[in-house]
Amino acid sequence: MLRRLDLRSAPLPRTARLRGLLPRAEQDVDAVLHQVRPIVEDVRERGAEAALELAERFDRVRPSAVRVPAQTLQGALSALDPGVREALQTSIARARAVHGDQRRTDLVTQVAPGGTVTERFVPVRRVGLYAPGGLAVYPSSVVMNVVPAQAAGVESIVLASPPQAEHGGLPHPTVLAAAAMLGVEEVWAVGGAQAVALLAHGGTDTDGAELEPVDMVTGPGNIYVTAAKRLLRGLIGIDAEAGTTEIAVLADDTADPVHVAVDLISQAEHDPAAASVLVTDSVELADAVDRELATRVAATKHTERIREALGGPQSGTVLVDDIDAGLTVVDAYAAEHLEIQTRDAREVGFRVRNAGAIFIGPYAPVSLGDYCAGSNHVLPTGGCARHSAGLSVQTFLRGVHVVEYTEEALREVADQVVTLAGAEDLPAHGEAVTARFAR
Ligand code: HSO
Ligand code: ZN
Repeated sequence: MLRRLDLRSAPLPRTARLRGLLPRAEQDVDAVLHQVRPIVEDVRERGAEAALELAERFDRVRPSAVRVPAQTLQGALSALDPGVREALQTSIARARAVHGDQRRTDLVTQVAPGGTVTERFVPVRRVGLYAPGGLAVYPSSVVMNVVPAQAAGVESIVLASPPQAEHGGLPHPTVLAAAAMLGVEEVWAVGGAQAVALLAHGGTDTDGAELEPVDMVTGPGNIYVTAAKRLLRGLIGIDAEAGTTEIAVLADDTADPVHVAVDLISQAEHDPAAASVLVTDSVELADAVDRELATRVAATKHTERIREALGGPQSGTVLVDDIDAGLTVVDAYAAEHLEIQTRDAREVGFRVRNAGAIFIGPYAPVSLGDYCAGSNHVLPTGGCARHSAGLSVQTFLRGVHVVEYTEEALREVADQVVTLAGAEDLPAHGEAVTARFAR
């Protein structure tokens, strides 16, 4: 089912070329910008009214208002299946434990006697978190967005999620219940590019209430959501662009082919465009995984979607000479999720440079991380793990330098400032210092 790419017995090409050889989902965000630009413009000009019209077009339902009433959130929580509620509680508690540890305290550096720079970690004031609808519903993504924002101390959080025709124009009830469990009181029924645009520009709701614009939007979404984020970045901050989900497994002959197969299938379940990539130095393992896939894909619920994902050009098995070569390959690929199923998995895993999140050994499947590991599941896709990290408390903090110098400390460094100002032909910069000592 997985096509094979054999990179054995020849030196691996350099990173950029190697990256080009590897299977990868192409998401051409630029290609949809022309569709998204008018939507963003329309929402900027007409606010909620435009968003509601767009809902009719894209979600086939017109919510009565954008803002979801508080009692609807509480109602969704009361109606939530107790088992799901308990599982969400576990997910939230573990995520809170991990993200709570990510909080930063101010860093004070004494640069010279009387001269200090303090780095203050200041949370973004108001953020919009996006929870997608689409092929599945993602209350878990509500947890993964809200928990780090709250741990960072974000004062004002609004959640946006698409209205669902089968739920009377409200976001999915489990999404609403998750918001209520997390203490998020402001939820808007809006999805797609129009959600990002409305979060960024704000507007007036049908009942006259003001939807206050946010400073930042995070959270995964489809290509239109990503395109809107790209168009609006600058006006708002955004997290790394999220594409379709991907899993890479680095495995050797000690790996259990069942574990590898079920994990490749699990992420393929998200989307026909999802990517599942096995990197191994063992042909026997690759063959055994193929056999497992054949029976298991046929037996699971979303067979068609998974078959398409695993059979697509974005998925495959890459054969390498050894695990060192495998590490070169997975670093070039920079997977959103990377599993290490090798001997000495921990040692191998800590040698990885590029991955959104790394899962070590036979008992840390990606689906654990999706829900209950405590780690975050909003992660960079499409190779963005080369330069970006997943959502964390850090995403919502800005390190602001606060400079404090005494007269003596300034005097001590005045000559150097004047010299550098002169070297840049900006003498007034130097005079701003010398004038203080001229009288
Ligand atoms: N694997 C997805 C997250 C998710 N899985 C949500 C299930 N629900 C992207 O990391
Ligand atoms: Zn998942």
